[in-house]
Amino acid sequence: MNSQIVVVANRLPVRRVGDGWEPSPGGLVRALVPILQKRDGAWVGWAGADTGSEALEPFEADGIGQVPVPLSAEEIEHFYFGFCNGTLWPLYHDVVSAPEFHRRWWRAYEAVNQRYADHVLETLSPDGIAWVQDYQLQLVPRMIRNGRPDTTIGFYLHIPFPPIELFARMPWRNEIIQGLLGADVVAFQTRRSAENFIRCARRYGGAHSLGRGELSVEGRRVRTQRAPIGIDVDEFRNLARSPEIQERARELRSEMGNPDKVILGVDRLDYTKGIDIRLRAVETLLRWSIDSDVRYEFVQVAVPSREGVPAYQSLRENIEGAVGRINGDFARPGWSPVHYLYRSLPLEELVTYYVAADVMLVTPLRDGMNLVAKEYVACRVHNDGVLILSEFAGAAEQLRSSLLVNPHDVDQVAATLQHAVEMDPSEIQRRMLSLKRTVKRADVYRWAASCLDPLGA
Ligand code: ADQ
Repeated sequence: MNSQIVVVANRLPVRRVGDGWEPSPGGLVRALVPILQKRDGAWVGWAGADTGSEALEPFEADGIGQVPVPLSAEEIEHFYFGFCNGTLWPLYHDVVSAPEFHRRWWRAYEAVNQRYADHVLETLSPDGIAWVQDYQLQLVPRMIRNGRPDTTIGFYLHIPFPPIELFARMPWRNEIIQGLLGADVVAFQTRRSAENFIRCARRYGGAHSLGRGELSVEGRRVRTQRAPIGIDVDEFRNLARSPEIQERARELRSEMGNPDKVILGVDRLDYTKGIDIRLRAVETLLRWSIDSDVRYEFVQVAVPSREGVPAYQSLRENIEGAVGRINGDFARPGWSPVHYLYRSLPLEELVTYYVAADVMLVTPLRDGMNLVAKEYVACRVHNDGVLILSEFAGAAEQLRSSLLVNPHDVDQVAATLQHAVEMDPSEIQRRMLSLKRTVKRADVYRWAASCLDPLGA
């Protein structure tokens, strides 16, 4: 292949269905694929476990070149579950769980990153642009630059970049910073992440600050950028508006016994999302209202995630134990206050839950952005509904009209919930209109353009 623009990410944007391929869901893929289609673009990534050990040749699907990177079972163990999800994920999320540092995981990370970079070099035209995605591939920018020094390279980090005090623990901190500094533009969800990176680049990468987010390293300029990711607003809004989904949302509430207020949480089941502490806040609210007639229903939708990792298995047990305990303590005939779903939902059903909920509770302990908060806002077609949002989500930098909380403070979250369910409708509307403007202005298409324009794409 001889592509002008190559996106490289952990996964390909298509997944195996029967003998064919279909586009993976999500706004990121929908925003980028049309750009790649127009520009003769390609995508380099792992094809997923469903393809087994077959060595796949590059192929075309969804109108773009797909370049599969093979991973062995041992690499999935050491690179993906090990270094990516056992080391980087907890370290970059404020060490809310302890990161493990193993040299064999690091060696797998280096080897796999080199393989992705080699596939990019084979795919990209000499004057092409490579755009590298996320924490799994932080060494790839440098590796591409080593292979072809004149390439234009961008990097985007979807998760937070940690403060230097935490990043300093990383045994391979110099290598990671060198890897990222191979790019021309390194972009982050938030200003804070960009600032954290600049400090680390100066300390561990020998970079000098030129001001306004620019660094000088080895005689090259590296630009840092804040580019908060968004969603495909129209897609969510159009679904939420449809009479079928509005009707289905009414039915859902009636199936729950027509509670006075529906409170919703939607997350991948991950220890960074604060689901366990959130349940304690819900329990506190129920305790405070034990003598009132108001009936709350708290719905928690949890998507199975990284089920092979022990920390995720014990998290699931804790959450399910807490759900059972709360329902045991507070249920009455015909009413259980917590409704818990452990599965991935089709988009229409997810939107139905967003439409049915009076209050959305988004309380991660740390989150790069959090798209769920933005999806809820986009689905509130009647300008009602209250968003409670953790101040530790990247989205908090933008969604200032939400009710911001410290997710570690159970009483504060419970008091904010109480405030939300009692809020005056005019204040609800004023806040929601402001949130909708913000979410609409910074949708996923704007995000893609803001990242690709500086690369000259
Ligand atoms: P995630 O940690 O996965 O993403 P988030 O941004 O909330 O977190 O995105 C989750 C996505 O999964 C949403 O689009 C949501 O609709 C979907 N989803 C959640 N529950 C679902 C369910 N039950 N069924 C089906 N779909 C469900 C990482 C970073 C984030 C960052 C994104 C994008 O951790 O901080 O916002 O990448 O950059």
